[in-house]
Amino acid sequence: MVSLLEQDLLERYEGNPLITAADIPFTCNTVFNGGATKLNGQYTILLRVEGQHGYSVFALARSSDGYDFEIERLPVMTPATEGPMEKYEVAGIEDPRITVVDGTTYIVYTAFSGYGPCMALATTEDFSSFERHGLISEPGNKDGLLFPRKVGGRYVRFDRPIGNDIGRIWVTFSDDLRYWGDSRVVISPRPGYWDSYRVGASCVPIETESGWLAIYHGVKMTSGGPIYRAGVVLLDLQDPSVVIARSSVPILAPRMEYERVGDVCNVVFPSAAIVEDDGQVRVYYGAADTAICVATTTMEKLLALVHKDGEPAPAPGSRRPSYPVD
Ligand code: BMA
Repeated sequence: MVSLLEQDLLERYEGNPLITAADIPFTCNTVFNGGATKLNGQYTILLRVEGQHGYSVFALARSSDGYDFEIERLPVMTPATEGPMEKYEVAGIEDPRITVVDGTTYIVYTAFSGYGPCMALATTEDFSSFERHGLISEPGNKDGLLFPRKVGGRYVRFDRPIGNDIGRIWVTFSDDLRYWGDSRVVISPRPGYWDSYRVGASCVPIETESGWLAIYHGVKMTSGGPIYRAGVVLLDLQDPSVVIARSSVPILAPRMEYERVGDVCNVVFPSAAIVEDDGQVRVYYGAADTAICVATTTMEKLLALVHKDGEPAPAPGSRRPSYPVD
């Protein structure tokens, strides 16, 4: 017999949820989808906190063990109230992902406004002040994050434009982090699978000898609404648009009450994967758009799963349009 929680490769921390609105020192509605990083032995999560007014800001949580977090008294980044970003952030800033490239800490986040979601870039030296570098996409694109090193001399990002109503993961390249292009599709929803409706990048890819290992989120649409789960894909080191293997099963699915019930039910939304020296991987994720949680596994297990599965063929009989296919 496989117990309910053993269905998932990721093992949930028994102290989940790590952070809820009750832990935030200022008035808010909810906290979720925080970008995390480990720098000089300290775990930092840039939290997405949705205020009572309904839009999101970023707050800061720090910890020496990755489980017990201290949260700063006030938000560290709020929507711009002046300058070129003002009109693109009026509906909030969301879902930050942190990547350190060549010693600089970058944050790719979603800038929300009536124009729709756009990807924006900021840098920080201390997580208390942030320099905005502006929009790096037009509307209809989110789930952006930078790869941790240049590939073929260029910066690389994942993004998730929606075309023909279908959200797919793409890679896009840049010489200077400002002008982006040479975009290529990476993975699409798979008809008949747990990720049949939409996919988006979740965690900064991890470089391994066999390729870039990337944890992504996949959505299945049901009569009860969407279900967000996490999966894993392995991409070619030299050309990250080339899929070497993709797990056919999710590595985490909503099962616990804190993942099943919240502002948006049935959501696990990974936003950072931290690899420890011993090969343990800690995946920080938003649960039901209402809490921050963590679950762990090892690089060995992730690689074994993705290699075992390979790239499965899409199942027949889907009602999703099969055009355009890749
Ligand atoms: C996505 C994003 C996430 C959110 C998820 C589930 O589209 O907006 O921020 O966690 O939906 O609601």
